[in-house]
Amino acid sequence: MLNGRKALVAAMLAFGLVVAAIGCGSSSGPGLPAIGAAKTYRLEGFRPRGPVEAGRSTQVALTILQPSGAPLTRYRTGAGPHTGIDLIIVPSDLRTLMYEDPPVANDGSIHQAIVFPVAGSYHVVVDAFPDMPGVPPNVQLFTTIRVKGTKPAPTPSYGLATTVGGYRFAIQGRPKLKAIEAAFLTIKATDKQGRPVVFSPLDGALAHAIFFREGSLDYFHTHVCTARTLGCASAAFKGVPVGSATKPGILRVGVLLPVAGTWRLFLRTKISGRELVTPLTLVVR
Ligand SMILES: [Cu+2]
Repeated sequence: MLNGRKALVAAMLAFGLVVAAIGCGSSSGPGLPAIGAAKTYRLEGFRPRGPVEAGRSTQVALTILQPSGAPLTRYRTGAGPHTGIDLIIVPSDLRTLMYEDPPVANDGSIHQAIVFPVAGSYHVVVDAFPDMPGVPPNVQLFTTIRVKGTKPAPTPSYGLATTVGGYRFAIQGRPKLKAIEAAFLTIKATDKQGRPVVFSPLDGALAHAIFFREGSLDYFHTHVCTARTLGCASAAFKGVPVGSATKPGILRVGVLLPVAGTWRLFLRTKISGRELVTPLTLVVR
C-alpha cells in the first residue's frame, strides 16, 4: 500500500509539477545571452495580444516553439490522455472553465475561437503532448488574456456538491486533504430522480479532474478511467494509479495537490451525450 502511494506521489509529481516547471522557463534581461530561453519550450505569436470584448467570438492563436527554436508540429493523438493539445482557460475568479482540444496545422500553429463569457483576467494553460523521441511526455505553458466588459455578478461559492444540467455531483464525506499527500475523493453523481448516472467516455477517460488553486491559479489535471478507457495508459500517466469507476454514478478521483489553500475542482464528464463541467471546491491544509 505504501509503495503504491509513493509511486502515486512520484508519478503525479512528475505529471503535474515537474512538467509544469518546464513551462516556467528562465528569463534573460536585455544584453544578456539567452541561455535559459534556449532550453525551454515557449509560446510564439500568441493572440489576442490586447484586451478583447466579453460575449464575442475571439480567435486565440499560438505556436509552441521547441528548445531548438523550431515550431512543435508533432503531437500525440489517438488513445492518449488527450488529442495532442489541451487549451484550458479559466477566469481568475474560477467561476467557470473553458476546455478545447484545438487542431494543429501542418506548420504547428493552433487556432481556436473562444467566447469569453464575462469581463476579467483569464489564465490560459496550454497543455501539450509532443510526439517525438527524447521529449517530455507533456509540456505546460501559461499566459493571460484580458477581457473588457461590464462587471460580472459575484462568483457563486461552490462547495462539496453542485448541480449542473440537472445532475447533482457530491463529494462524499468530508475529505481531509493535505498538501503533497496523495488521496482519493469519492464523487457521487445522480439524476433528478436520485438514480446514479451513467458516464460515457470523453477524450479517452471517464472523467477529467482539473484543479486550479484560488489566487495563485496553480494547476493539476488527472483522469478517472475504466478498462474501456485508455486515457490513463499514456507515458504522461506512467505508474499513476489514477481514479477508477467501478459502480454506476461513482467516481474515485486521485488527488495530489502541491500547496495548501482553496482549490476549485472542475470535473469534466459526459452524460446522455452531453458534456458537463462541474465546479466543486476543496480545502487543502
Ligand atoms: Cu483530461
